[in-house]
Amino acid sequence: MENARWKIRPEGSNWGDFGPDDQIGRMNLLTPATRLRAVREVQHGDAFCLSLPLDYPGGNALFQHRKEPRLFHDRRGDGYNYNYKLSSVCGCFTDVVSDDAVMLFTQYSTQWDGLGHVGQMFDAMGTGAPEKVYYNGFRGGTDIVGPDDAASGWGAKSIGIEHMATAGIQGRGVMVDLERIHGRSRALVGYEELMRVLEMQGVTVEPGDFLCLYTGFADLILEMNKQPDGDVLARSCSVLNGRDEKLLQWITDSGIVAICADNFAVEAYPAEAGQGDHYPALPLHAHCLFKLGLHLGELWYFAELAQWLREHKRSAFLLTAPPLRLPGAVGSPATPIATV
Ligand code: UVW
Repeated sequence: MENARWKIRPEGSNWGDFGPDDQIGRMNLLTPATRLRAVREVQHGDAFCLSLPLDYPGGNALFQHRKEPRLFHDRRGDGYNYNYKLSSVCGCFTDVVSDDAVMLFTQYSTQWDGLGHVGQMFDAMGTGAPEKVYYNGFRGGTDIVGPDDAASGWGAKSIGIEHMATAGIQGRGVMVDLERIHGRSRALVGYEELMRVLEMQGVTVEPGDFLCLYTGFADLILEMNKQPDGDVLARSCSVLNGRDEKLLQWITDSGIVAICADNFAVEAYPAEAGQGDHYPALPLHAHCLFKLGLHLGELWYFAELAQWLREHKRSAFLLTAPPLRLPGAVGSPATPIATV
């Protein structure tokens, strides 16, 4: 199997399996049947917001390259388009109107990682020269265009988050309550531990499910009240072990469409050193985003939902979690809703 963008696909990848030009990856496994199965999890009608306020964590101690959202307001006439009296347009109008503008790092807070978020240096054409390559062979420089690239117009020309937004991001969420097992201690969770917890908590994962991991990390962020302590955060709460090949293989085999966690990066970041001279710094990101087209949700907020699920001895719920339909973005804030 090959196509115009690649002759060699990465070992363990699914490139081409959803079509030569596919841009949504494992979200293809969401179907009317998986959504109907998810809707059947709704028995009480209670709903939970799974987003932090988007101005959390506060500052940038958690990740120095992302800044807090900045709201601003544009000018209108002599003043601002904020508390603006429409009587200035026509003396007969009584309305007062306000509009927002925002400078938003799309992955500052509760977010989706899009498929253009992490690629790899990879020799997709077999020329011996690795290139910047993303899911399904899309290329850095032509498909994902940045300020350093020759192509005009920045952004993700392919695999942008808008493709995910139109894919109907709704299905069955299944919660793995790692906080209940590990509290806020740092735990590196690999295949064996994940399987142990699934069994202990009676969680069944089926193809088309969104795997949700409650670790307590977002609760800790909220408690830090926008003054996050980077050192404490770096040694708190559970993270997946992206170097565990058995875990990565389970992700492949399980048929899940996404992993959504309340921690910073789903996996340990930085991860332990890999093998050989060259390896991904973010191995689970490489496996999920680059090889499988499997989206990652990060810094989600699960506290009340997890508590409700504990009290009702349940793990599954209806999850509705579209990203912004923002053309060309490689990630997006999210305001997911769980309905139980
Ligand atoms: C990094 O890019 C480090 O992380 P994330 O995918 O968690 O946003």
